[in-house]
Amino acid sequence: MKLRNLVLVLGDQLDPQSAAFDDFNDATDAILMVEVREEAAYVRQHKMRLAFFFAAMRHFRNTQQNAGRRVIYSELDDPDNRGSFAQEIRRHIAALKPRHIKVLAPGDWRVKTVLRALRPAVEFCEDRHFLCSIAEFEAFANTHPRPVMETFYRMMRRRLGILVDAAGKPSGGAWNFDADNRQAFGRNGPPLHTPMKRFEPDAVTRNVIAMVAREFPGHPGRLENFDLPVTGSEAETALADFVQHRLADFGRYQDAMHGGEAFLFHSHLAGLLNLHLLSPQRVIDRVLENPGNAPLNAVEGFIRQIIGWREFIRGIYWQRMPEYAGLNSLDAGLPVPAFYWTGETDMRCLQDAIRHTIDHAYAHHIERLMVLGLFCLLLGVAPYAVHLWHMSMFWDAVDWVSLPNTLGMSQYGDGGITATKPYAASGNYIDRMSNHCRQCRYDPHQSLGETACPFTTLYWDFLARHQQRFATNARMRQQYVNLRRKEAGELQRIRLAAASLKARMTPSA
Ligand code: DLZ
Ligand code: SF4
Repeated sequence: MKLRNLVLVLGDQLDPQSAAFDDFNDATDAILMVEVREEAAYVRQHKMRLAFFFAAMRHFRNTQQNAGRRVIYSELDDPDNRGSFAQEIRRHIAALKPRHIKVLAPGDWRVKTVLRALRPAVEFCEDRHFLCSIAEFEAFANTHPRPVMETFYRMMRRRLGILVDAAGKPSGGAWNFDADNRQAFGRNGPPLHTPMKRFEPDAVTRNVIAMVAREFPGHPGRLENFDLPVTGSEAETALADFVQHRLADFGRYQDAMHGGEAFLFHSHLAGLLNLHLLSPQRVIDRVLENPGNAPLNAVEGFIRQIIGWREFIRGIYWQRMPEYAGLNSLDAGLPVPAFYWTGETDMRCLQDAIRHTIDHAYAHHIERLMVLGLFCLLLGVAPYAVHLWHMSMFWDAVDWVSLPNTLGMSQYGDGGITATKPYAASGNYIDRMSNHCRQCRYDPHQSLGETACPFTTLYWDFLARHQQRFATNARMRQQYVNLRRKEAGELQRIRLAAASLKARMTPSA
């Protein structure tokens, strides 16, 4: 029988309830999924991230086939595989001759452009996975010419009726409890906690791991620790594990770091959300059920990540692309330092965060923002290069989230669209929030001399370098008061030391 609908399912669209399946008919329709080398190599990606995508895709294929659906699937090492979305999808269209082709709107502007060029034209279905549609965000942005995350978040809380009373007032009398959410662990380190649930790879995943090891030997990262959930039901178990064991302490310790501890009280769910193995609605429902009796500051702090930050970032991406990718408001042009790929540095905080990244394709949000991102910001690395590194190294990164998060929020490349000020800080911040500095050869309080902390040296240099732009920013007032207290000769020596750090750390620049 002639093929009616061909539903193309991309690697981050693994939801059988998505709009692309709304009128799926097992007798007349089929699913197309393609593993293509170009997606693994357009930016050289972490082996664990590749294994995660391919394993999740193959499990999705198997579940759909077991449910009686026809799935056409290209494995990466099929001899006929043409290696790119454009060519591999064209090859299948030519062979299958479907009457109609549908796909869920892709999460990557680059991929959407490729799919737009296909003939016959592909129908894009609205991605209902998100709680704020692109049109709704557009309407919000029209009434808020400089959209701010906090305003957006409060609108979403009211609209979804989450943690608000009948009059639209926030539960507990405040929209956020940030003041309770900045605790460090102190001398004793993190309290005893249940280790995060691991998912033993099954035969399908083990096959994928072997394929990735064979096909991508030069890619960064390790595969030995692969223990990620790769199906919808494993994702559900991972969610239950978080709400039961970690959510209660997620709030107060969300900004804290500790040597050798990659996960602490973080959810580790972003990758599952981003591949649509979990829906944000499901995550919110479980968090609000609150089986572990988490306090309000933890519940609210987590909900904000899902319905505020995540949806806001996506809205900004689709509102601003493609120009957004080229923004570089601070004219930063250095490459990412070579040790970001190896962890070979004597800066303890960076060494630890990069080690987590190499071992688990993961670092938690404060390591990303206030260690890995911060160092690149202070150094003056090109924001798009930081985004590409982020895409390379984290299992959960996809373009729509990584670009505004990295180029925008962490590097201030967008000049204040996602953040009202740059996240600039010295080594003192890292000292306050971790045990790293106590074990480091550098001193976070020193900006000059043998033991000067590179973060601190570069911090003063950053403030001085961008004085014109930021000295009038009300939120940076205190930082500039402190800069002005520095004696001119000292500042000049700091700036010379910063220049030599930059030359040493990015010698190819
Ligand atoms: C990240 C990734 C990788 C490594 N491989 C594939 C693939 O082979 N096939 C696929 O459909 N998607 C892959 N992805 C995800 C895409 O790069 C991209 O993030 C999404 O398709 C954008 O919607
Ligand atoms: Fe990092 Fe500086 Fe602290 Fe060392 S002293 S761990 S480089 S912040």
